[in-house]
Amino acid sequence: MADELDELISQAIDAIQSAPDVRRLHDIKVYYLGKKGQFTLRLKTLAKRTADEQRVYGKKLNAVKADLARHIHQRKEQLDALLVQQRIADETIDVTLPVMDDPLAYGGSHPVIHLLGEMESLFASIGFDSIFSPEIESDYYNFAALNMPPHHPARAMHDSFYLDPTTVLRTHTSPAQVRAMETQPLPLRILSTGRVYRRDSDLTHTPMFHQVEGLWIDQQIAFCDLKGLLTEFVHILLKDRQLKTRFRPSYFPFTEPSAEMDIACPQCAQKKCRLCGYSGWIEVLGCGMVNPNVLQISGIDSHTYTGFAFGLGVERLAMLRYGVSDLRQFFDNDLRFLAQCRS
Ligand code: 2NM
Repeated sequence: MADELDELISQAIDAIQSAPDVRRLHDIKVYYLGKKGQFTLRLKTLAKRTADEQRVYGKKLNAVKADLARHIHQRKEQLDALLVQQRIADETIDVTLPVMDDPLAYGGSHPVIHLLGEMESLFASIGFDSIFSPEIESDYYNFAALNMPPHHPARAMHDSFYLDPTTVLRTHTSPAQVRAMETQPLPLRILSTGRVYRRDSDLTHTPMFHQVEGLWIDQQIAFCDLKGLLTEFVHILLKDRQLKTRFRPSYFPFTEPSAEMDIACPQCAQKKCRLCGYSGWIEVLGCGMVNPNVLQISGIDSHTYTGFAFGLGVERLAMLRYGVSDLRQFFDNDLRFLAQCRS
């Protein structure tokens, strides 16, 4: 009886100390100390023994149970500590390893911002300075200084986002150019870029989009300078030196005369398709000779100086450049989409 018990004790201690994990340790605890466990059963059958045996074995069995419980507790602590060490070892980051060669793992510019940067570089090479101004603007800089009197429809609440009756989210980047006309010496060659806001939201309009506007003011600037520069610009940006263009009369309050520049539809080579609205042409930008009123308002002598200006939506140009058919893709921020246009 005593030998058998000692054998069982040493077997239990061995099992506890070599338990590989907490789950196995629990199984071992149940096997020896559970309701139907080896030691519990022996305590239960004690009743069949003599009073002396009951006293001796009872005491011993209870002591053994307490002893094993202590062993189990110690092993549990050991295993827990091992687990922590293992996790620390597993989660060590080797900062000297090279980055995984996964294109999605690298950050990159949004295609719209990438194209915007290309335009800035291109115009910088012709001497245009990039300028910036606040997105929250006064109605003076956003409208009045641009020859848009109080009754002008763009000023309406349903077309622009007003913060208060005289403060608006800029609807174009022209306010930056007004500030430049007020303060910078002439001649002036500037490109203003950034976010603009209009109360439009449908398949082809988002309430925020990016604009690029150029302005060249000097003595003797004429419409032919505008035509030459903008034609060259789309040839380079859309990577097609043969691309046909046309200038169509239009209206803007800040230019006179005004025009829209169209390119031959790159999708159908002017055979007429859905993309070009079956016209063979796609509108890419608005432009014109700066209205003398606009020059005078900002203190420029419109008898000595003339200028041309143009403006375009970057998202629309990015759709043409990258062959994107749905404007909303620019705003979904699906990494598979974003990772495609890196050139
Ligand atoms: C356009 C079209 C035509 C424009 C005018 C000016 C400024 F400030 F000089 F008056 N900046 N941009 C302009 C002219 C913008 O966007 C379609």
